[in-house]
Amino acid sequence: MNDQQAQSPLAGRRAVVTGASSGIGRATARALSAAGASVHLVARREDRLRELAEELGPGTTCAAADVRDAAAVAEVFADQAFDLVVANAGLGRGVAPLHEGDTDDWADMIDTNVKGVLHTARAALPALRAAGRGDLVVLGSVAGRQVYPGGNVYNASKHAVRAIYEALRLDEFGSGVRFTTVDPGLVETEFSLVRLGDQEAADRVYDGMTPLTPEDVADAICYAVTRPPHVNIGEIVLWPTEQASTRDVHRSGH
Ligand code: NDP
Ligand code: 8X3
Repeated sequence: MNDQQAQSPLAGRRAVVTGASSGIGRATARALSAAGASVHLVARREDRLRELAEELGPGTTCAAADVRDAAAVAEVFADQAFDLVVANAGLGRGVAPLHEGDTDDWADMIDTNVKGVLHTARAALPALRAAGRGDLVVLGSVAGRQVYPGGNVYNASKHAVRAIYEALRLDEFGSGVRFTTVDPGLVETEFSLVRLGDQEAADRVYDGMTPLTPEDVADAICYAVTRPPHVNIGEIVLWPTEQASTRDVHRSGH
């Protein structure tokens, strides 16, 4: 491998990242671009996408789309063949016992986290299958492996993402396409602000501990998609060192 290949392991790859306007998606778009991929950015906040596209430069494109809308997602994939797909868009809404849950919040989480991933996979697969190679990475969570009080519907949505990942492996077995689920613990992004609706409450989630950064997760995604074609990194679980489970966080106060 020459220097150029070592620096640009994703040269020639065309990637799409959903939820690229913030957090893990934005960091992943930056990392994939730095590794040589040309990246298409998708989210609802188009102004942020345009800013990021400008930062990343030639080869980066963007489109506003809501992953809850199957037709809008299909349009993203209509005239482009992506060979690296990161289905990252997702959110939590509220933390409450089930009987107190807001059914609009439930719909938002299920429609975004579950149906959004389904819409993305369905739209992406024809081109991936036709190419006989490529990557589909989904953002699960440790919340898709363990539940916690008040997490009920978010937990269910991320358990569903894990089931979708496992189903894709079986359905697409033999196609040459690789599937990866990346499942982080606490990552400091806008996630908690979106979920709790207030910055002070969001800050308390990470109080006294060192969470993962979006760049840590992007690095894991890059690792998976830069392995040789015969290697499929299936599942990556990343915890902050100070988090032992979804319920156990060591707040040492530094
Ligand atoms: P952020 O809130 O920082 O980013 C979420 C992204 O998803 C934004 O770009 C947002 O863009 C996009 N998004 C949300 N809803 C939609 C929609 N309907 N259509 C299109 N895009 C949408 O959170 P994170 O970066 O933390 O979250 C990214 C993923 O990582 C999610 O799936 C989350 O569940 C998962 N995750 C997060 C963890 C954490 O601790 N932060 C831990 C484990 C997993 P816009 O609003 O512009 O549409
Ligand atoms: C987000 C991480 O533990 O807050 O998926 O659910 S957690």
